[in-house]
Amino acid sequence: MACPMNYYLEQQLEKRFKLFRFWTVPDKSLFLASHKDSIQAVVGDASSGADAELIEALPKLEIVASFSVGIDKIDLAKCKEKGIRVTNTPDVLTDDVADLAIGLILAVLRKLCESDRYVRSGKWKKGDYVLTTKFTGKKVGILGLGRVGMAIAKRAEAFCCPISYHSRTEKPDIKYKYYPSVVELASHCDILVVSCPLTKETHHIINREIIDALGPKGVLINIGRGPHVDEPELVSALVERRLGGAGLDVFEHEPNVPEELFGLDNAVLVPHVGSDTVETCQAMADLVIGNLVAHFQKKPLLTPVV
Ligand code: 8YV
Repeated sequence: MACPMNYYLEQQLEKRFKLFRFWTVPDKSLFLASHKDSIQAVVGDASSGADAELIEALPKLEIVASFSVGIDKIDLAKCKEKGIRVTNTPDVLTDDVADLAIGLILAVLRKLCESDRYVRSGKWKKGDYVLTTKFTGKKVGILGLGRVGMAIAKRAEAFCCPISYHSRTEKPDIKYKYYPSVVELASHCDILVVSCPLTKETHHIINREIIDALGPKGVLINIGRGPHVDEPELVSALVERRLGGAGLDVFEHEPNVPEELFGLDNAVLVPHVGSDTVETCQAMADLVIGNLVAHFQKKPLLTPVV
């Protein structure tokens, strides 16, 4: 196990395999050198996977099973080259991540966190509270109309929001309006939700131009990956109110979050919890175990990527 993820997963792994908790190992190089002939599987997640260096250090590695749908922390090319299988946890987390995206939209527009602080601090007794912004009917733009993007669109439709999207190619049989570029999408929506995979092409896909296109009333929601966004640009746009607001589940250098954001009432910050419900984490863990068991029993993998 590359890093701590989930206690249930850890227990289940321990029951079936000889488990090493890599993050607890004081001397990583020494550990890798002494276990290079025995380690056959790596379990990673969104924060720590298997890079080229780790893969090269484990010549007996057969499979990398990720406790995440995103596989940007795994060197897929290296895995392909070496015939190492890769699995992830799609579908089981789609609802939770989409729910959180809607939660963040509501939290930003209706100032839920600030209102909560207002009540707790006793300010309610002392004065009026500012008005917030309506969500129903706002134009929602989705960057990346995959499983999660579709689930967000479906939910936003229930709020009577016109939906549009951008992805690498226009999807057939989709009723939502397609924009061939991110900047066009951003200029035609009130709320832009980032829900695409992190690749070389989507790194910093949200830059100054996109933020300016969203404008002072626009809201950015990121439930994808931190590096999708040029974070210093986002921070200065929020500080200078060139962007209306942001709801962020992910950050460029997790768990470090720019401190300039802490005092802002137009940003809602949560610690990468998109799929963190008891139900979904258990389903993800079961999928990780299911893939590993299938692999070592020489059965078809449940959710193969490579
Ligand atoms: C997971 C995620 O919670 O699935 C992903 O790609 O980013 C999250 O849903 C994460 O992998 C756990 O670290």
